[in-house]
Amino acid sequence: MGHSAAVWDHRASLELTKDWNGIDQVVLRNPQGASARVSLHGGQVISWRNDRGEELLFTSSKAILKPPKAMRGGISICFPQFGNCGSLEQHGFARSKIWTIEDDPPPLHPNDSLGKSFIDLLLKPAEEDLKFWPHGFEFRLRVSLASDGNLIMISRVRNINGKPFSFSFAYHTHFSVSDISEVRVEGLETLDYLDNLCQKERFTEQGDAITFESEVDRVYLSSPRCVAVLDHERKRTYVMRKEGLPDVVVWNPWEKKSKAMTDFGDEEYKQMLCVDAAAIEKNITLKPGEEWTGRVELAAVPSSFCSDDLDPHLNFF
Ligand code: TA6
Repeated sequence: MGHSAAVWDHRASLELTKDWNGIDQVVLRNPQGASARVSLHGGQVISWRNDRGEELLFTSSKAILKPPKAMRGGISICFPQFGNCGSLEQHGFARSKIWTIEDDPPPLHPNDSLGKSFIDLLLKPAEEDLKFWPHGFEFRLRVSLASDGNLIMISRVRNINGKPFSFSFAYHTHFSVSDISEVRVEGLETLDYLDNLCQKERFTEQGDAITFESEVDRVYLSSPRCVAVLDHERKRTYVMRKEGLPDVVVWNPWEKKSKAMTDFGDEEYKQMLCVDAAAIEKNITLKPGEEWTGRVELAAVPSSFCSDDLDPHLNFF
């Protein structure tokens, strides 16, 4: 790891460091000892630890840490598309670009800063991007660590050129779990979903929690604000609360696909689950000057918590 020049924020501590490729990373810490690490490569959250130092995000032991490929794991920003083919990469180019730190971004709500350690990143299209996606945008990403250890990500995409454009989006979130066969997802019951294993055909989820016995690759549509990932063995529940993101991607590659991915361990599917707050089914369209905001807050709570506590009206931003 390179040198660390501490850049101190009067509200909480954040530290600027570099990875072994010499790419800047920002470490956010809260007074209780929780932390989050953000790489300027892709604006990717590559670590989120609780106040006991336990890593809450999955990162593959075989991840390729070499730009422009996005590192396998953490939370990557999928923009301006997710899961499509065509001239762009499947999950867009934002996660392959180097973002910059923006010291004085357009203001957010005061609650978005109060008592939080945060960093503001900015991505604008480079010349080569405009060849494949000819739209003028400014993408502002705020990553925050709250005093309770919750991780908050706020994406703001503004159309700054003369014509409308549309995009899809996902926070591609790899949760660390103890054993996928002991995990269930609550909050998506009875929803329709598009099954990526059946040419995106539309199905309806049955009435109980989602459990895992084989590969799952689905986009749940018009989902509630709150979704829970319950890790029974670890007695831990991840709670995801989202705004501006109607869909939820649920993905586990299982055994065969794990073996087919060079940057993924053959057995690692047992220790991870992707549950991504997303906007996929209906593209987001921005007229010139318009801005879209997509927020997600992640909490890791003891599993005494149950889905009845998923109060959709709980204001958390
Ligand atoms: O639905 C999730 C998904 O699109 C899967 O089909 C799989 O491709 C996964 O994302 C991983 O994508 P990545 O580009 O991170 O390898």
